[in-house]
Formats: sequence, C-alpha cells, structure tokens
Amino acid sequence: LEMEQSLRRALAAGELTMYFQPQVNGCGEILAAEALMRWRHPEQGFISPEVFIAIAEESDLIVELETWMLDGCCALLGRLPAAALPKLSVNISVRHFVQSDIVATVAAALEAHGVEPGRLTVELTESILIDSLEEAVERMQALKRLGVRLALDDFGTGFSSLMYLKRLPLDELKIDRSFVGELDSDPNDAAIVETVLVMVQHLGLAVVAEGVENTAQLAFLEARGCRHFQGFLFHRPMAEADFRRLLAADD
Ligand code: G
Ligand code: G
Ligand code: MN
Ligand code: NA
Repeated sequence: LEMEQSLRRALAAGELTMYFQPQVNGCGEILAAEALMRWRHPEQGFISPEVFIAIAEESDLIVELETWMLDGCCALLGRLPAAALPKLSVNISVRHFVQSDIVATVAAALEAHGVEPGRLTVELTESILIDSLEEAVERMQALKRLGVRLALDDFGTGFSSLMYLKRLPLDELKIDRSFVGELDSDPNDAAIVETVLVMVQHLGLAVVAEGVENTAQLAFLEARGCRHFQGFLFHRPMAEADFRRLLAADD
C-alpha cells in the first residue's frame, strides 16, 4: 500500500516516463518500437517496471498508468509521420484488459491524436486467458474492429496452448527473450524457436524475436525466416529525446 501511494504520487509528480526500444530488420532499419514504462525516483533512481507494475496491478492504478502510456504513445505517433515511425507497441496488463473498458480507452487515445489505428500495436500476454477465453476473444475482436494490431508478448512462457493461436485474433507473436538468449548453446531452445518460426509462417502471423544480443543469434533467426528483431544488439530502451534523435538520423 505504501508503494501504491508513492506510485500515485509519482504519476502526479511526473516521475513516470516512457522509454522506447526500437524494433529493426536485419539491416538495422527501424520498423517499429516498444514503449516501456520507467519510474525515475528522486532518491532511488530508476525502479524497474518488473517491481512496480505488479504493485499497480493490485489496484486500479494500473488502469491509470497504462491509460497515460496509451495517450503518450498516440501523442508521439500523432507527431511523427508514419515514414519516420511506422508502428508503436504498448503493453497492456491482464487486469487492465479484463477490468476496464480497454476498447473505449484505446479508441479515445487514437481519436485525441488523430492516429491511424494500424500504427498502434497492443501487446498482451497469455495470462489474459486465465479468467475467460470467450471474454478475452470478444475484447480482442473489438480492438481489431477499431483497426489496432494485436501482439502476443512473452510467447512460450505462460499458459501457452496452440489452441489459443488458432482462436485469438492476433497479428503478431513475440518470441520471448528467454528462448533467444541461449539459442547458440541450448539445442532445446534452438528447436523451439525453429518450430515457432515455421508455425508463425503457416499461420500468417508477423513475428518479432526479442532479446537478440549477438550476431550468432541474429544469424540463426535470419536463416529461419525471422525478419524483425528487438534487442540490445541493435538498441537498448531509450528516453524519448534520444529515440527521436535516432529516428531523425535514420532517414
Ligand atoms: O523495460 P524492462 O525490461 O525493464 O521491462 C520489464 C517488464 O516490464 C517487461 O516485461 C515489460 O513488458 C514490462 N512493462 C514495461 N512497461 C509496461 C507497461 O506499461 N505495462 C505493462 N503491463 N508492462 C510493462
Ligand atoms: O516482456 P517484454 O517483452 O515487454 O519486455 C521487454 C523488455 O525486455 C524491455 O524492457 C527490455 O529492457 C528487455 N530487453 C529487450 N531487449 C533485450 C536484450 O537484448 N537483452 C535483455 N537482457 N533484455 C532485453
Ligand atoms: Mn512487451
Ligand atoms: Na517479452
């Protein structure tokens, strides 16, 4: 509760910021980015979202935080032409997705900044399915009707069932970095990634490999048809000013 109160204060005091991690093709050209929340605490420095998102999810605070992120992402998309930044992804937590009118929130953010919906990707995790598959599918379909893209984040780490891939109206699948990290040393990870890449091609889904840190991992992925990468080999998450400088230098 103490942490929750200091988070509320942080939001009001402007201590929360958005970072951006570019997603690139094999040549390093920026195709998209993922927006990531950061808390710059005046005394404690940066606090990881792994710590504070879990706390925010214990109450409706998560709805406030991610509504603020959604608006900030649409504001940025509205200021940047699609040629400079085609797409931007935002993470939406389970609680926010199931317990609030996420469809209305997304529609309002797009509308407020005049953003073409197909430039926004909403990243969801498999845990949205914990409560009710039917309800999750309905909400996802409503988001699809708005025209936004839907990505399944952290693929393979949760309650994955191949049935979900068939039932969910997804555009994109993100291969979790826990599989990519040991591609070169763990034959099981290599087999899993290889299989997932074949599967997404058959299902007609876009795929992003997360956590690409070295050229051996990149070569493995490229050789198996993956064309879209997010990882420290290319870029770390960065502040908006740095991200905009990078985009300007990229053209
Ligand atoms: O950026 P970093 O690697 O520190 O992020 C740690 C975790 O926090 C990641 O799993 C990331 O998806 C998550 N995260 C970052 N920003 C948000 C957000 O706005 N909403 C949710 N639900 N998760 C976020
Ligand atoms: O769970 P999610 O996919 O949203 O997590 C995204 C987070 O993964 C980012 O916040 C980023 O800090 C982290 N990340 C991105 N690329 C790499 C990488 O190459 N190596 C490691 N260790 N973490 C990464
Ligand atoms: Mn993500
Ligand atoms: Na992930």
